[in-house]
Amino acid sequence: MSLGIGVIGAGIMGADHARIIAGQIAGAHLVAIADADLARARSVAAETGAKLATDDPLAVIGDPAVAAVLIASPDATHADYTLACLKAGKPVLCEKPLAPKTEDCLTVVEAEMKGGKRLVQVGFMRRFDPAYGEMRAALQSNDFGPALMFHCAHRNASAPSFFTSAMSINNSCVHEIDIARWLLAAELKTVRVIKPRASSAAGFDDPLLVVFETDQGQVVDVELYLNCGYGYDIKGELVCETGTISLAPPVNSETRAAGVSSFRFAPDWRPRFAAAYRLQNQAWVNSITSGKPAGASAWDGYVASAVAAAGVRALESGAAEAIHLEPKPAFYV
Ligand code: ISE
Repeated sequence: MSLGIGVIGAGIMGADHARIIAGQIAGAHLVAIADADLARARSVAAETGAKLATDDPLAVIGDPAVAAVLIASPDATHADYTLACLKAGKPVLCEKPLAPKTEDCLTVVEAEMKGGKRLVQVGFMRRFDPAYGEMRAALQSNDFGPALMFHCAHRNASAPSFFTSAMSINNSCVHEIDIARWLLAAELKTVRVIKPRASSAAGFDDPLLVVFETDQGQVVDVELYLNCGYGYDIKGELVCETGTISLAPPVNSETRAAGVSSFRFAPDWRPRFAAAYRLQNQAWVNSITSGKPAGASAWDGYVASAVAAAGVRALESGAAEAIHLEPKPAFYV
């Protein structure tokens, strides 16, 4: 049996997801794609073989041939479309963030619990990245002892013109927030944001250093530098009691000539995390067939948004901010 998938959003991420579903996923096929720009939806449908191209996302959700929906529209629309999928009883993979506003995430959580069935997966694709997977397995092996610190760097070659200091936290750092919780099996309790001198290439506070403390006493520090100029570069190092576990440079080859060794950085996150996106989308399809949830839940989506919101408060206050979370419902344990 092959599941019919509908994609909402035909921008950079939606078009990529449509291609992944159409070409790389077993047990699923692309049926429909929606975008506010109908020409863009039509062009992706022509490329991927989707039967329906529309500018009405609700037509995708309501299409009887669509068994599950992937949402990759602008962030502010995520919660509404996810709620429409829940109303229709259809599984949904929603790109991060589940919603920019914490209260909207909680509305989704409540609607999912009311329906009594886990239907929402949030697109924190790093959980499916083989390198982070190896780090987690190494940590869980206990060969290195308990984790004490997690050093991260998140560098983009350049940020879009509409980027802001707050987005640096709720659009970019939100990935480290989720992956730190997942790797350490811990919750983040406090956050502080340090602003170094700003790069002349940036129109906002860039770089930033975000420092979290976990409920197990670990420190997580994240350098965000979204106009680093040289490429897309994600670093992570777990410092444990008797050793360290780091992400190795994600390359297949390097060159050596004239006394110099070099390798290429990806221009952005899509090539860097290509395997993660494919594995995430396959795990989502498999989870629908098996009925066993995979990846980040709506609850994880809520926590990531709540932590990011505290980060934005810390950016504004300059002080350490406590992170308050609702108690975790048994539904998500
Ligand atoms: C972007 O929205 C993403 O989700 C990328 O994974 C991240 O690296 C980038 O900084 C964000 O702007």
